[in-house]
Amino acid sequence: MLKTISDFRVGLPANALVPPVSLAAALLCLAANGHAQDGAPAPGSTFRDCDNCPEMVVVPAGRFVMGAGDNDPAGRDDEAPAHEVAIPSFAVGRFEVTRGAFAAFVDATDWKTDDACVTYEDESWQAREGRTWRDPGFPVDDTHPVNCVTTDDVGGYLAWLSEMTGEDYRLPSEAEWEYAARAGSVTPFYFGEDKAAICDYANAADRSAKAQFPDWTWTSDCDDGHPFTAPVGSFKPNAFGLYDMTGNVWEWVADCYHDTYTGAPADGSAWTASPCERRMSRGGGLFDSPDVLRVAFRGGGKPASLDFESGFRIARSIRQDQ
Ligand SMILES: [Ca+2]
Ligand SMILES: [Ca+2]
Repeated sequence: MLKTISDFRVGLPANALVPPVSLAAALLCLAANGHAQDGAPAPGSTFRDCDNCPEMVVVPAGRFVMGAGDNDPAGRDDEAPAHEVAIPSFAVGRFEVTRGAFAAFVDATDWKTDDACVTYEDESWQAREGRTWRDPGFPVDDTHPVNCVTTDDVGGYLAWLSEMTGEDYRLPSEAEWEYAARAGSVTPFYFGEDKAAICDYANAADRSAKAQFPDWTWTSDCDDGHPFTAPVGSFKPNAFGLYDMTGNVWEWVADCYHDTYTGAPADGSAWTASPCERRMSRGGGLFDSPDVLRVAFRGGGKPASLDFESGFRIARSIRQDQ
């Protein structure tokens, strides 16, 4: 549901997209032991850095066109110009960070989160006391994505995970996120152009949400079975084996907002700003329409903002000696 950055979203189609390196092509370069020939983890392989750490997927290095191209007529100004970006191989969470994973961090560190969260209840978005990631106002368990988290909360979790594992966990850059989400696709959705397929791949505003909120006019005409968040991995993955890259919770990334991609980095690094008045988040969420679920769509909000659509997915760089 549009709420925090409606002023981000006015736009026009941009340049045509060109195909990136395919995962299949990258996989041809692999050695048999799960490592590429240079010793780095093989694209497509998975790992955990500790027994209870999030499962990570190694995505291949490649080049892709970021942003909305001619084949995405719903593209917005801030999704243009479409531009080529080179992405080194990196690892990204197979799933959104779960409530259970976040709880382990909070319990281990006594981390204090806000005791209020912006929730949608009684037909309005408001910050409500007592609503938190533990109780966002609808039924959740530890298999659901954590929500109601700020970028500070995310930073605390990443620092804890990095210290515990000795690895450099971080948020993906916005370019890394879109590369991972597209997984070689150049269509408006990473699963193609067919809006009817949304409910196969994503938990978003659907008939089950419409049943809860009959006045909503933007719901998809299909039923994903989840009016609120769904357990992570409940839907089909993308071509890189990543789940919920569209829908369920919005995912914070490392970049700050710029109103176009003119001047954006071409090396996959995060495009930051000081001050960072708005942080980007990507992927659309449980209450969003098909237009917002397009893979090029950009969302975000103040770094300290938190609502029950806001979650995250982690990334980590790959060392060549691993
Ligand atoms: Ca839904
Ligand atoms: Ca998501």
